[in-house]
Order: sequence, then structure tokens, then C-alpha cells
Amino acid sequence: MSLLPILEFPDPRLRTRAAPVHAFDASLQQLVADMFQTMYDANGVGLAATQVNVHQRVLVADMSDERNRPLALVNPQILEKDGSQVYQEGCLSFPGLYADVTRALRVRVRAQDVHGSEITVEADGPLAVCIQHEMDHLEGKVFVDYLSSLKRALLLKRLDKQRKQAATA
Ligand code: GNR
Ligand code: NI
Repeated sequence: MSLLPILEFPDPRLRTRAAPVHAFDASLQQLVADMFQTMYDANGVGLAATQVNVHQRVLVADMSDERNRPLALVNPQILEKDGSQVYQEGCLSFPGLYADVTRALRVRVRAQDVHGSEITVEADGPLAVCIQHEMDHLEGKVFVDYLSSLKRALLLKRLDKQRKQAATA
């Protein structure tokens, strides 16, 4: 296993649309293992392959406090969604930034596991948020895209400031 570097905004590679996975081989298992290690190391609850510059439709998540409920989804598709919730989101590609985003409360997702077997996941609450956030990454979309241009500008200015402070610290 190895830690992978995480792309940070405004890296244009975060805007890449990921391609479907066709080969459920050793390199896919390796990618998923590396993504889990990278996510756990960064204390994230989710990670999309896009964020580690692999443009394939793969995401990992673990919402448990004990960090012992790994979920890997390959080629995920939303079958159904309903309701809505507002959740304060963060993103490993926007370190230190948080903003409220409105998303579906519940999702039913069809995907494949790392071996290519079809699975269906029903999620609500924070896991539903996480899956929607990760699936957006696979489309080249990020959470600040949902904010008003004013809010987005304010947030990105904050990111800039934090980076400048970190650089001179
Ligand atoms: O670690 C993460 N936390 C988080 C918090 C609220 C909503 C979504 C997330 S996902 C994020 C990790 C990440 O950037 N995944 O793409
Ligand atoms: Ni993210």
C-alpha cells in the first residue's frame, strides 16, 4: 500500500470526468487499497479517484467513528434519490474550508465492488452526502460549485489567505 498525493483546488485535473472501469484486476485492487490508506491518513470520510489523479469511476468512504467500515464503489450510479438535507461539507482538495451544501437526503446507488460484483447501497444522512460528494468528483464537480458566486469568492479568498500564512509560517 502507499499514500497517494491529493490534488488541491484549483488544479484543473480535478475537473476531469472519470471513465468507467472495465478491468477488475490487481491494479484496481491496488488503487482501492492505496485510496483507503490515503483517505484514512488524511482523516477523510471519503475519497474519489479523481482526487488522486486517477480518472476512473472509483470512490471509497468510511463514515464510522472506529474507521472500520470501508466501502468501495466502482462505476456507481444513482438509481433513486429523495428528500433534501443541508450538511456542512469539507473536502480534502480544499483543506480547511467548510460550507453548507443542500443535497438529497436518501440515495439508492447501484455499483460494482472491487471484484466486479453488482451491489446496491441505500444510504441516508451523512453517508448519502458523502456518496453524492464523491460521485460529483468523478464528474469533475466540487462542492464549492453549489455555492453562490459571492459565497464561493469569499471562501476561496480564505483558502488563499490560509495558504499564504502557511507559506510564511
Ligand atoms: O473528509 C471529508 N469530509 C466530508 C465532510 C462533509 C461532507 C463531505 C465530506 S467528503 C471529505 C473527503 C473528500 O474530499 N472527499 O472527496
Ligand atoms: Ni472532496
